[in-house]
Amino acid sequence: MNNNTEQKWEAANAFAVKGQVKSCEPYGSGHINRTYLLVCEEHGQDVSYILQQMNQDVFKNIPGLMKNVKGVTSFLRRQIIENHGDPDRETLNLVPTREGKDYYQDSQGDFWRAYLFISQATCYNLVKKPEDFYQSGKAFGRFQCLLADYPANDLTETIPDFHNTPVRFAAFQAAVEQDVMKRACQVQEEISFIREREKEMGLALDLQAEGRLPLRVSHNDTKLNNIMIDDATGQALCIIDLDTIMPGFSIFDYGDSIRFGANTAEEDEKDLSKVSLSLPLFEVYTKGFLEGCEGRLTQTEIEMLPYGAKMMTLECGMRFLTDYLAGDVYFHVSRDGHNLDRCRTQLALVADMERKWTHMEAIVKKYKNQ
Ligand code: ADP
Ligand code: GN1
Ligand code: MG
Repeated sequence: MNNNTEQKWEAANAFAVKGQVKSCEPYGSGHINRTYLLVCEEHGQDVSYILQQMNQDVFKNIPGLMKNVKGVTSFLRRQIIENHGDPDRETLNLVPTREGKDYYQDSQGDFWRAYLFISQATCYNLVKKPEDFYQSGKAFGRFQCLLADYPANDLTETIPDFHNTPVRFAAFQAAVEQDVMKRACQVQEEISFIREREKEMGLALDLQAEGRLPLRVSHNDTKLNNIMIDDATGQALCIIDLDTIMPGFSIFDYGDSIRFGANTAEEDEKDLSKVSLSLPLFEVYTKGFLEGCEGRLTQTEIEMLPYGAKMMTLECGMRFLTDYLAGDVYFHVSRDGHNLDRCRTQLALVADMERKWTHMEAIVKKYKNQ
């Protein structure tokens, strides 16, 4: 993905923003797109936007992806207006280009989009208050509910087999085999840890094949920094990062939130003694998510929630290791060994979940009938 200053300014000036473009600086801590805070000035007042260069290496069908984003945000906007909410803050809003399009392709062939900036709200990398995590559980549960009425057939599958763990495992095995960076010898312990758990990886797909686990329109990337918490009220305000909305499993939306938010350490913490599954955070999120789902999950989905958490953590650890072995070509990194550090936190968290398994199951059981 190229990215030079000229290209950035070309994109910044392509959108129908208010006033004059003033600054455009890198923003946020996403691993995939290149995100900028675009500040414009109109009548002496600053107006901010998010400008994003979409990652074409990761998303092969940008027109299809943008059709999803437009469709889902318009659908959510209608529901928010019906519920007397604030449609400019409770969902993402695309800013059109000066030609009235939803995205812009620059002179080098890269794709850009702009959103209204949601101010006075924060994306966290670590849970600050358990109440925030409860709120985000409720919001992601409600999001599943809202999307239940979205026409799944209109959605483009933006990354095929995104949470197909056996397919991810095959890619991991190939990366170990190819070992292009000659790094496999340093990570034998991690490789064995993943291989020892291969048998568990196909369970969700097996249940789906037996008709016991439904495919639902899901978000698929529900980590805490993909939800904005209102600074004033502490309420979950807006779910962002809609690039991977496509049919998936509810247990994986739940699980990815646990993977990131119920970890007592950050995803890239180097000191593994800080990594653990917080059972109190696991509990508040479970309560919030099940409340937000309003009884729509099946008994099997509910029973499989702990498995969803473990599998999303294992899969993510495996993806980080695959990328480390391949030479850091997928996730953005900002230091040597960044993907390996991320892999290690995920595997340490899986090990802790295994130790706490009976507690996790007991907590889910406690909230089962909500
Ligand atoms: P990535 O796919 O790379 O993770 P995201 O779409 O999640 O990209 O955006 C990266 C970060 O930018 C988010 O974590 C958030 O901090 C910020 N962000 C994205 N959209 C908005 C918005 N509309 N308003 C304010 N901040 C935003
Ligand atoms: C990526 O885009 P971002 O940073 O929200 C990744 C997720 C991983 C996550 C790990 C499209 O999410 O699948 O779980 O990093 N998104 C994509 O932090 O691959
Ligand atoms: Mg993100």
